[in-house]
This record gives sequence, C-alpha cells and structure tokens, in this order.
Amino acid sequence: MNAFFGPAAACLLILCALAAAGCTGTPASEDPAWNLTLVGGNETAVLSMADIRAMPAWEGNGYAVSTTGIMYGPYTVKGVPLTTLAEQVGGIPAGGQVWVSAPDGYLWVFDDDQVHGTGFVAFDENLKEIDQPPLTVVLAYEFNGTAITDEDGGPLRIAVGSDEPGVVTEGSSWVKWVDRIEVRTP
Ligand SMILES: Nc1nc2c(c(=O)[nH]1)N[C@H]1C(S)=C(S)[C@@H](COP(=O)(O)O)O[C@H]1N2
Ligand SMILES: [Mo]
Repeated sequence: MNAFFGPAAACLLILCALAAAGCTGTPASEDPAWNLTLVGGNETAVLSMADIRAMPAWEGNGYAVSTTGIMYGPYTVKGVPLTTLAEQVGGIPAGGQVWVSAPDGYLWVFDDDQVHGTGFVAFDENLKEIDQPPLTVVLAYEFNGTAITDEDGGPLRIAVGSDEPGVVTEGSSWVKWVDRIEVRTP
C-alpha cells in the first residue's frame, strides 16, 4: 500500500508545485485570451486572435539571423502587414513610426521607410549582404502553416518577409510575443 502511495503523493506534490509556479502546461501561443492593443493618434483598438485571423492576410517567406549568427527559418509566414493593422487606428501618417513591444519589455521601432518595405539590411542564405528586395513587415501568427509556438515567440511575432524565399533579415526586428503596436509621429 505504502509502496504505491509514496510515489503517487510525490507526483501530486510536484504537479501542485508546477501549478503554483504558473506552469500549468498551457503555453502563451495557445492562450485564447491573448490580445493585441493597437494605438494610433487618439484611437485604441484591442484585437483578439480571432479578429487578427479574420483580417486580410499576407503570405510569403521569412528567414532571420541573430546577431550571433543563429539562423531562424526558413519559414513560410502568414500574418497581417503592419500597414493593414494600422488602418484600424487611422493609418500611418507621412513620417510616422510603428513601435512594437512585448510583455518582456522588448521594444522595436520601425521607421516609416521600413513600414513601407525599404531601409532594411538583408542577406542571402550564406549571409552575404544583398540589395534588399521589397520586404513586408508582418504581424505573423503562423510559421510553416501552424500556429507559432511560445518558444518561437508566438502567438504573435513580427516577421520581416519577402515574396521570394532565401532572403535573410536581422532577427532583432522579429519581436516575439507581440502584445502592443503603436503608431507614432515623431
Ligand atoms: N519580445 C522579444 N522579442 C525579441 C527579443 C527579445 O528579447 N524579446 N530578442 C530579439 C533578438 S535580438 C533576436 S536575434 C531574435 C531571436 O532571439 P532569440 O534567439 O532570443 O529567440 O528575437 C528578437 N525578438
Ligand atoms: Mo539578437
């Protein structure tokens, strides 16, 4: 009897400890309550994952490299361009920037040229710098046809994507766990 009860009680204790620590087994990427706060001018909109999935989607390719040379991808990417999202809060005025942030405090600012697809550094697959083709800054919710995992920065992650495959962009702009996007005029 005790030989059974001992391990079972120990397992229960571990499960309780994990639950207390917030490790309930539901990664943020599957959190149905995740939402995005969009701010522009005097307007604010809060969008659910379902709202975002219902918007006109961009589909293309994404491939990133970290400052230490780690490659992320190549991915097929599905998401909503920043320009499309910004229309929900009055659009992006000439010279406007888009500030993208996450609950860990990370913030990345896209200047107005980048919001419109230029002004980036790009590389080929061998990390040789190339003239960048037109790029699209996307709030991505799918990589390779599936929801983006928490580990990969989901459920919402910035991707700087291209129509053709094999274009590598800088990972620092690929904001993970995005929960706030703000249009600002400097
Ligand atoms: N929210 C958030 N997004 C982030 C970061 C971060 O620290 N927090 N790091 C950035 C940087 S510098 C890189 S290179 C890529 C990949 O970082 P990782 O290797 O830590 O996943 O994510 C980017 N997005
Ligand atoms: Mo990085």
